[in-house]
Amino acid sequence: MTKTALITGVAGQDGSYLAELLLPKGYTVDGLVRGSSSYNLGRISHLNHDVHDEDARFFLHHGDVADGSRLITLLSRVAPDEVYNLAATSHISLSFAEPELTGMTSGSSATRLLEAIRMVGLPTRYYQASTSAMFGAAAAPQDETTPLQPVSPYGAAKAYAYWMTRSYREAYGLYAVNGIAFNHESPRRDESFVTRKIAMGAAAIAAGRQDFLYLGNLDAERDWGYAKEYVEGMWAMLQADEPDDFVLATGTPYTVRDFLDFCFSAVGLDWEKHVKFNDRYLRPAEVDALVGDASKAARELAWRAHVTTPDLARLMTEAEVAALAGPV
Ligand code: G4F
Repeated sequence: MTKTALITGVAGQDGSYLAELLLPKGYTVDGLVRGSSSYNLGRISHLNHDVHDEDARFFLHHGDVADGSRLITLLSRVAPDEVYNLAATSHISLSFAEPELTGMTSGSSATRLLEAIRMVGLPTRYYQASTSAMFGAAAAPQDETTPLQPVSPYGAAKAYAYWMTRSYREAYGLYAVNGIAFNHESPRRDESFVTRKIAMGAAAIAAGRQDFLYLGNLDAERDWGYAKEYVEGMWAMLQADEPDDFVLATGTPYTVRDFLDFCFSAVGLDWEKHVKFNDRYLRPAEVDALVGDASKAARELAWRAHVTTPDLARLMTEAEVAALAGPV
């Protein structure tokens, strides 16, 4: 039987990979994109969303996760079997500048969607894009049992969404799950995140287009995996017999400094000659180490991250080198 999935944030990194995963499985995919006079659909423009094509199974809808009535209308119309709530203000620095907006988009959007599912009375399965940023100051490694100690408006908003997801599961018996994804990256990552910024910088410096890259804290430890693999974990969570929460991570920590080394080595450069510190990239509060233990996902969902951080850094840098070289 054909399933229908609704993806909020479909035009983002994870949304685009998820749509690519679901369409070949036979799903009809409905994606929510923020209404704007100029759409940023670059990551999904290769997927057929031509409304005039009778065979199209990918549909875009304008709307915002801050707009509850819009979500109710859309859910009633689409009647999705699965909802993936990926929309968020996901940049942590930005969340310090826009804490209230972050609460609305990354926090209470979950409540709006869960309440809409409950009100419309659909047997929809719900995926909440929870994040390792919720662990904040908690000691690494972190797993599903680690207490949440967020230190940013984004982490706090996501912690609220996490608890609302659990609350709707427990109070109303909804099939609602949290995927607690650690940092996951790709050539589709927004340019302001450190991995893409470094990959782009290394490629541009190697091509002689710039001399230096300006960064903040190089000591932070992260567990960076490949986003394309993480959406497989998201999907697997909604196919399980019982709803539950799972960490998705590689389990291996690296510092920002290590990531610099991987990217600059890929283009034959010494990063120490090209990277300068700038305090504008420091945050009011920093998370020192996020390292996930994804053994529950391996055991119960047969999900594992296969692409290591060094491989990911190389893959991202090569994509930037190719982009600078232009079409062949
Ligand atoms: O790439 P980042 O901005 O990722 P961060 O803060 O870990 O957040 C990402 O992962 C979270 C999961 O743990 C998600 F919830 C969140 O949505 C997002 O996807 O920064 C990584 C590290 C930080 O310690 C930061 O201080 O890199 C450090 N850093 C150093 N210089 C920098 C820079 N980060 C950015 N973005 N830009 C810099 O110039």
